[in-house]
Amino acid sequence: MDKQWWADYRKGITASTNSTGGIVGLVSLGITAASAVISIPIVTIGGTVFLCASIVYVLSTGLPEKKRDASDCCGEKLALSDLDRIKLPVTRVALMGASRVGKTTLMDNLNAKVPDGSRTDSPYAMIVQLPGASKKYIAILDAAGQQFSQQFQITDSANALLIFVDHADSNTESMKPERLIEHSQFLEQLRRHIVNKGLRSLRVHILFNKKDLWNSGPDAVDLQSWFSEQIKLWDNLTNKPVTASIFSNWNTLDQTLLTNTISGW
Ligand SMILES: Nc1nc2c(ncn2[C@@H]2O[C@H](COP(=O)(O)OP(=O)(O)O)[C@@H](O)[C@H]2O)c(=O)[nH]1
Ligand SMILES: [Mg+2]
Repeated sequence: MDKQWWADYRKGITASTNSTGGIVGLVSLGITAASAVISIPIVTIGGTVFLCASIVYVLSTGLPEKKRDASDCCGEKLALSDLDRIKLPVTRVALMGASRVGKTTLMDNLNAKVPDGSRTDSPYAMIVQLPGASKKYIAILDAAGQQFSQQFQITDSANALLIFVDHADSNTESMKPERLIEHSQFLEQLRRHIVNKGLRSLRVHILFNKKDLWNSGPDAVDLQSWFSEQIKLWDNLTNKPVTASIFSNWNTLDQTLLTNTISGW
């Protein structure tokens, strides 16, 4: 039994003492003490039994919940708080970005079995085993892209952010200027959040997704220079260098390179 187990146990006992078991214990301690003073044996015995029972209750209900191996929860949709009950800490990678930018598709490609066509409506985590050589387990955090509050919530639980941008929210080669504005406004809010919360140890990787559509289209040069400008805005925000790549969920080499990057986190 390691240090962490004892720390969790102490916490559990405190919580349990503060609830019913503790109160019953204190009452019975009072009865025992009072009856000892007034010397009525039946009350003394009753009080002592009560006291012992409540000590057993507190010690047993304070036991920490059994932790699970990461491999046992692969593919399950977990609440963010469930991640504290994984045996060995796993790197928590939050997928960030506007709706329909390709977050859930990436999750699918990383072995997480997300139900087909399902929209993401609340923050959740999924343990996945990275494909390729490393076979490392990580937790992926996903949330609704259209809700900043949800995106910030997963940022606060994460060790690393994988931020997605794209050129358009539909299946077109040319860029939609309003989509780029949407991304730049979101990224600005996210940077402010990181600064306000002092999240300096976050790793950040920015992906310009859907290159299969835009990289050979009419706006490729403009889009690349927009992306370079966006990346510069992240300089020195955290204490680790921000990395970036031009990416497609449909490109297996891109997938492999990204998996290698993540497995180094
Ligand atoms: N062409 C192309 N389409 C993609 C790519 N990644 C995702 N998509 C499509 O973009 C749409 C939105 O993807 P989804 O993963 O649900 O976005 P989310 O809302 O960010 O989770 C879906 O129709 C995907 O098939 C990509 O790299 N290239
Ligand atoms: Mg999604």
